[in-house]
Amino acid sequence: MKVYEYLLERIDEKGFVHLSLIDPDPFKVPLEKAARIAKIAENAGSDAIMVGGSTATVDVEAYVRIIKENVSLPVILFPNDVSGLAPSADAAFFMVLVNSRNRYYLFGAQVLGAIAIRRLGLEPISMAYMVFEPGGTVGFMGDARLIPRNKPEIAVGYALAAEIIGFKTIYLEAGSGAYGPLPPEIIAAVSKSVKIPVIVGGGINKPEEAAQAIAAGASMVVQSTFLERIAYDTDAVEKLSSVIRAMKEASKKKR
Ligand code: 1GP
Repeated sequence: MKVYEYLLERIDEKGFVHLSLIDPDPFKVPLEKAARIAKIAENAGSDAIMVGGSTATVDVEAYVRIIKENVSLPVILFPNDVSGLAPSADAAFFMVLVNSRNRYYLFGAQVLGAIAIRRLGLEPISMAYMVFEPGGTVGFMGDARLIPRNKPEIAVGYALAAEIIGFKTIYLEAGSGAYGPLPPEIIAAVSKSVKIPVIVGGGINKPEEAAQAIAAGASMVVQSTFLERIAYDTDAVEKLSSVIRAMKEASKKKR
């Protein structure tokens, strides 16, 4: 089964998807820690592993390989540019940073990436990537005109345009390590306006924050910093499980 279909099926079956993001930055997450995080994710019931980051991506393939040696979850690339692609992954989010000022991130990296993706035989999953305040490293590196957190109508405009153009997913990004998750009003406004899956990430560190994103209408929640923090805790699996349990409860209430 293709990874996109797998994600849709998981959303259909249980109402949500949890994505564990690993930053392939050897200074932040060495290979051994990446393998550890992947195992925690699988044991806690996360649905897939994403691999990508905004800074030091030197050998993404090594990360994908060690993750695949340790877990059987699908591995989806989350590339910052063409250097974020790796042949052993199962799929790649084919991203357009729709609110970037820099044409490289709008239709430059994609032109180069498309050729690489075809040659590598990776499944592309198109994604309209929207970066909100505070934006963090990705906002800076991607030269994003940050979408204000208190302007749902702007977010809805971007999301509708993305759906009309034919993107398969929308990602509402607050930036890794953001001071707080995106407000539920933004998530709700976007989720009500489009039928394609809405992914939310950035600053989600507590069970109630992940649950709130699902309650507001998100289909998928991404966590990275949280996993890096708990990786060496003896109760790491339980800590992540409690986040996923809270998402499940929130999705049950919605149905
Ligand atoms: C970054 O949204 C993701 O692209 C994850 O953010 O590191 O804050 O979980 P955190």
